[in-house]
Amino acid sequence: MGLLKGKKALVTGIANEKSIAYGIAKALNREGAQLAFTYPNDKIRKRVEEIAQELGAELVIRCDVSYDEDINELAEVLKRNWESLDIFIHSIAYAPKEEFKGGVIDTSREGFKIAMDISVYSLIALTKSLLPLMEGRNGSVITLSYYGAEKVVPHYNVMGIAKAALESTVRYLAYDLAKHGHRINAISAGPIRTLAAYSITGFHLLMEHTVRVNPFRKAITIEEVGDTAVFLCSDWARAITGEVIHVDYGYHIMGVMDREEDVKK
Ligand code: 0WD
Repeated sequence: MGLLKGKKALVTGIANEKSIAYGIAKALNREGAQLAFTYPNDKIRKRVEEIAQELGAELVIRCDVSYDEDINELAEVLKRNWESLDIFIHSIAYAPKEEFKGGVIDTSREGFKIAMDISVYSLIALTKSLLPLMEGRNGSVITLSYYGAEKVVPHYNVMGIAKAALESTVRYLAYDLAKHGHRINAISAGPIRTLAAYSITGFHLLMEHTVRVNPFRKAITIEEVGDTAVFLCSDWARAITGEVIHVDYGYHIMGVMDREEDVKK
């Protein structure tokens, strides 16, 4: 279709072909965008390089967002190779596994710091370092959130707090970025079975519940998130910024689960 022809996109957070970022990269590629990927460590480098080859991504750059040096180096490598950037996909989140076991009340100081640093601060730090590359490009930034930012999702714990902070960060950054002509939005995706999802205690029950409650009774796919990302990055969304778009088949609009007999109809 070519909605993003001529645009250069940096996609972070691809771990494998189940990652939401992979679904987004595939959709951006289909619409003609040039791609660059990041990987955080050597453990997943090979997999990301294979995906880069599959989707024709030109650059594969190491960037662990816990390190300022990596963030600065990423901007340098992009500048050397591309000179400019139009799209930045932030699909990164992390909290230590133990943080998903008990309740929020059991959150450790260290777990809290790590979750906020990797899942929230990284959006601010990366956006700032990429800003010079986006100058004059009417750029678009997208991050990934989840319903646990708005309502209590048992066991999501500190990550729910981090996602609430992330959504607030999107609004504040939207204000800052508007001065440069850029937009930033969050996609709040329904639960999807990815590597990150396996850390969350009882994730399969969460999936089942979401499918049972949403009006379409369907599970979200990474392709559906990818298509939404294309729209948000395209000029058709030029007046949308600071927004949290739910891609969840309407799960978030439901106040009460409907009756078995309604489900069967
Ligand atoms: O149900 C889900 N899977 C949902 C995920 C529903 C709604 C939102 N999300 C969000 C996640 O919270 C995250 O922000 O989507 C984003 C992407 O998550 P994903 O696609 O579910 O998970 P995954 O495929 O595991 O990718 C997350 C990636 C990491 O993968 P691993 O599994 O290796 O931790 O985040 C990246 C990494 O590629 N990542 C980092 N990147 C740079 N530096 C770092 C880091 N320090 N830590 C994690």
